[in-house]
Amino acid sequence: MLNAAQLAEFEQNGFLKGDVILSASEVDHLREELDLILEGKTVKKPVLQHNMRPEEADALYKGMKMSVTEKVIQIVNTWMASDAYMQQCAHPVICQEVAQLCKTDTLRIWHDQIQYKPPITGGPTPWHQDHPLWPVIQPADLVSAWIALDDAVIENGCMWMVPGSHKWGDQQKYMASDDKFMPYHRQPGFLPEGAEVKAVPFEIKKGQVGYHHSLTWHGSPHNRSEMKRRGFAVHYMPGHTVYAPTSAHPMIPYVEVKEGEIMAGEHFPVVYNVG
Ligand SMILES: O=C(O)CCC(=O)C(=O)O
Repeated sequence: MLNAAQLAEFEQNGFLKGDVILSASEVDHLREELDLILEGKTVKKPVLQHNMRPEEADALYKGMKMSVTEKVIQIVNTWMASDAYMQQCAHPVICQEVAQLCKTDTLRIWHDQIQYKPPITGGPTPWHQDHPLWPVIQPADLVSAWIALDDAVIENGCMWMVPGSHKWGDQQKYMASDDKFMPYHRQPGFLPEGAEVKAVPFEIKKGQVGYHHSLTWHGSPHNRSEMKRRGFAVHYMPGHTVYAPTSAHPMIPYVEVKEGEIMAGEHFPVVYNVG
């Protein structure tokens, strides 16, 4: 359970580090399940499994410049392929804390995702806000839990966050980054008064959870280290999230409700309910 200081920190920054909630053996189990999914060995399948960045880029490895095909392996709805990941989505501590952050008594899974950046070839995840990618659900007050399956540190491409940016509304089209992956605003005059785009690293230990608001600016750079960087994010909907069909999204084929109705259904399961 989060205390008042943690809730205030999230309110101010739009992100928060939680505790280490998984033991080494629990992380090992999730890693083994992930390997089975990556190898296509599970009976049930996720919604999507692909490389988000099949691009060539230069990398420095042991002092030598080499060309690599970048990879960020994204798996969407791991919970549909693996009971262990479903249990993880329903983790009682995480769900209770997300419910506190969302100020709700009910949580459903919007979707989950693995982002795996392999050693050396791991590519960047560009700066973004989550909700502008999900206009099909409203309002923009979701909270995500990001669980590290490896220590996520600067060297292997941990996420970076911009404090306070969750209060600036939809800024997605103004977001850009320099060659060091630091974000800036294309039209700074459109930012609220006093807003400053200053990114901070969000390092998360293996088994630890981090939370972020669905409007917080975030992204993660390359992994040019020899470490893997595997992260599991669960994007939770508070009880009042409704369907607003506006654009394409990989989860649309699974929607069973009508416009304006609560986004319920077997593919958006309730994982927390104290109402
Ligand atoms: O894993 C990452 O680096 C990015 C994940 C992300 O964008 C998210 O969880 O919203």
